[in-house]
Amino acid sequence: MPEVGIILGSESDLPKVKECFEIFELFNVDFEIIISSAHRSPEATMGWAAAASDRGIKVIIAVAGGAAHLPGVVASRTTLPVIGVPIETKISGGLDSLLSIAQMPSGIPVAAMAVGKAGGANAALFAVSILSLANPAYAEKLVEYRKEMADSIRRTNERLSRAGHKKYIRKLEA
Ligand code: RP5
Repeated sequence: MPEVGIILGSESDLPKVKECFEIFELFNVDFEIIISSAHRSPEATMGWAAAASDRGIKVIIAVAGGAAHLPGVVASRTTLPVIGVPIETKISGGLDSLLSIAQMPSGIPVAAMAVGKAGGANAALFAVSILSLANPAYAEKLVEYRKEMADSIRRTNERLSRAGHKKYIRKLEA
């Protein structure tokens, strides 16, 4: 049964958050995905959000760009934690989306992730953190994941020190 519900304001958002799906696959977390807009299909959006908890969903990720009110609208229909992912836009690089999500007025909170690739990935990692409160196996996997990141930096430093910075930069630029 899916533990995470992912709602996207548009089909065009789907490829922008592929890192989110990859992290869930890495952590073996079941998720459901729906495309539904706060303004183009408001009834479907609100119905999905209202019934999410009854389907066993524990965390919601809401992805939107521009006037990104989707996470807030979803949060108004559920008490589940809602994580908002702002999508990059042509007009301001996604600052509009970020502020729409981060600047929720007091009463209905939404967690705001970063714009860009990091936003999708961190939304999934944040959801895993929330799920780990009830499932210690996820906490163990998060520790492993972080250890691998630190190991990867250590390996980079070893290569850098072997090659010297000039050669290393030339290789990076090639
Ligand atoms: C928002 O409008 C969506 O989340 C998307 O980021 C943005 C543009 O949607 P499309 O015009 O590409 O469908 O609702």
